[in-house]
Amino acid sequence: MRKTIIVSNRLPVKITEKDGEFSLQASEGGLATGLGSIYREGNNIWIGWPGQDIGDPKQQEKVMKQLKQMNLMPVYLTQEEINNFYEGFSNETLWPVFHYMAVYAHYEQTYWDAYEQVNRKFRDIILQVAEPGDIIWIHDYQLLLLPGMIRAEMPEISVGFFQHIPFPSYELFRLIPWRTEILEGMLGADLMGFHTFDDTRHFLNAASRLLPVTTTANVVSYNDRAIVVETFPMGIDYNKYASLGSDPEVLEQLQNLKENFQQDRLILSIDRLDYSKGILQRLQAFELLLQMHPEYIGKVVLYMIVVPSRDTVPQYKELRDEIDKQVGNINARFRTLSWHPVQYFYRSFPVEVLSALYNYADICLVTPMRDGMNLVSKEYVASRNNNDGVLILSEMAGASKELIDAIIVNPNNIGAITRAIVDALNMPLEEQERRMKQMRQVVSKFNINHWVKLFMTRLDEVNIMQQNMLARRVNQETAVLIRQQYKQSKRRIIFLDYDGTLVGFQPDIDQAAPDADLYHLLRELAAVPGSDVVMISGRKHETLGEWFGHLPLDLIAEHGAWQKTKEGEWYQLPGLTDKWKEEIIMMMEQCTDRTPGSFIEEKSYSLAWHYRKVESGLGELRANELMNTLRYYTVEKALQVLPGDKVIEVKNIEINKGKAALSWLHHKKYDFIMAMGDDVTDEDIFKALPAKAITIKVGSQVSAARYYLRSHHEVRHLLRTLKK
Ligand code: GDG
Repeated sequence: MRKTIIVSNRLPVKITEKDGEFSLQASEGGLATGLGSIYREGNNIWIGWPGQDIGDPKQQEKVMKQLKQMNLMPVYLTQEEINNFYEGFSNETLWPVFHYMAVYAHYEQTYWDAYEQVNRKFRDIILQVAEPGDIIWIHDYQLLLLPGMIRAEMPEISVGFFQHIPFPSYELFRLIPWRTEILEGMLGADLMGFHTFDDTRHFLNAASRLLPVTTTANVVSYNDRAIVVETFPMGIDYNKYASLGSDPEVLEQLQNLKENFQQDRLILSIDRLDYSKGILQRLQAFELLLQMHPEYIGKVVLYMIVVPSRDTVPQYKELRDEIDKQVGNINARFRTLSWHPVQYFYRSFPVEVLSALYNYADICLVTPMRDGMNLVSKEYVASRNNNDGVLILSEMAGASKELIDAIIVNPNNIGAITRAIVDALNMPLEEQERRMKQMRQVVSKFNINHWVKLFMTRLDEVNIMQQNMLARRVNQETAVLIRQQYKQSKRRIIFLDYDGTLVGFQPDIDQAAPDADLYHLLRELAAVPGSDVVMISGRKHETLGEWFGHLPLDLIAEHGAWQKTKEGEWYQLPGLTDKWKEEIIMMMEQCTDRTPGSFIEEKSYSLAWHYRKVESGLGELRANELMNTLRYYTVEKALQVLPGDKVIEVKNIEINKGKAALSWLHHKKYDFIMAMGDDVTDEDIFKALPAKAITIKVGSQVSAARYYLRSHHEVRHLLRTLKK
């Protein structure tokens, strides 16, 4: 039976050691809860590091057995691997760069080597259990190479990947020496998920700048596979937090808090120890509050929990010392005999204590410098069953894209955080309720189960889409069928586009001249008795004439404005005008003057603005601008605007490759019709030809054509083998 394999760096389990004996407890994290509905079922499995070095092989085996009962499978890491792979590359290279703190990043070859090695270790364990048809869902930045490694071994298997931390802008990502390897690894997945639209956009941008991929909207075509990249904002177990409020243990904790703090207003702050969480800035904002608003002295308490994390890494240790110092300073400066401004705890608490705090606190202050999502903010919202309380949330947290009714702040603006605290302390109850209700609706609907369901459903859809595409790819079987039809037919016609179909693209349009191999191929094809080969291109008729006039080919130039049979002379489509060119050329010139590398190509009845040599990004931006201007202008004229591969072309609407191709079919009766093209203009041919025609799109799979091929190399190969 088809199974699902979840893979993450850490297993959702806590192992504790007492007198050399190890005991296991399932951990309560949001992800563990959400995926619980999956990995506990049937023969599904979760693979990861148990978080504990168990040296004794006997104990290892014992633990392994217990894990197996929980559907968990361990990947044991050595201390050296933990140092270089986990603390090293994951937390000292990827973490800082992905959180926009590139100055903290270390680029060490030994870290990278260990990262590759441990990703391979995960791969090998997965390969022990994975079978064709299974689904593998890989999580987070420690395993970026794993999707590619699995793909190399099991090309057909379904792989999903979700990144829990931000994906940075290309300008940051490009700093990493192993950036292409990382992207290639990630692109082994079929579906890739990020928390926010910005992360998704950043990934697509990095992939299209660093790798030979084509991207359309959110689909990346790479190595003949379509990979879908989408935004899936992760949710929490809403019901758990909403119902914890009536748990007896939570009620007891709540009573303690009431007795301890009485009239004090409580500001809650909960994070893992991390420089990305903005803990120091938060303390500064609180200090500023007491300084600027002495009326709050003795009345407001900052309850700050920092959960120990990575404190063997130097930056984290320094951060911890700095927090100690700042908390000490604030308390020394403002405390009274009966009141401590900052209640600081460097440890973790049971979830019941957190729940009591979420229930009790008037304000939850969440101000990370960068955060993939931030679950604490959502947990606070879910806990507020009375719909009161105020959330102050950093605009740099992924959660701020959903919780728009929070007070949103820039975490670098200390004054703004202080003002937000004052606003929150004075917010009327009705406004608190209005905001909280809205946020609770969002957190309740987009909960963790919803997130898991969305991702898994989408992964299934992507796999079906890929299978459909694969079925359309010309493979050995279809090639045999095409060859059979070709052989059995008496009168054949083959329409061939030129650029992108028979030759690759070149920076200069004149460089893409035909080579000896292509001449030979075309000559052979045209020499087969009963065959017409028609070159159908957007190129100028002069160029086509110069390149192919001496061959026994029919030629259709400028999308159909000029036509020539092999025996005849060039003739023009009647009734065409070129009066419109004057105005359009002015618009294109304006664009060319502002865009280094772009140029205009003038043909008899069309104008093309080329931007292949323009800086990546700028070209697309200008092309969009030009498209908008042209669309507006051409709407009432008999003109058509065609966006092509790094080119925008304007032509008379009467000219159309589809119409031109059809006119060829009127002359003779053909029993074999084939057309190949790579461009939007070729879609007109695919649509115009009769259904029995063999239509083949080159380069991308989205098309009206029946089949597709990857490149002009494959086109030539298919043509070459037609006669065999
Ligand atoms: C990464 C991304 C993204 C905290 N203290 C205690 C405790 N916690 C729990 C919270 C919350 C979780 O830890 C922290 O989650 P965050 O989302 O806030 O932050 P990261 O750990 O950095 O998580 C982040 C997340 O992945 C999910 O994709 O949102 O952006 O950085 O659930 O409740 N739990 C207990 N005791 C504590 O003292 N039991």
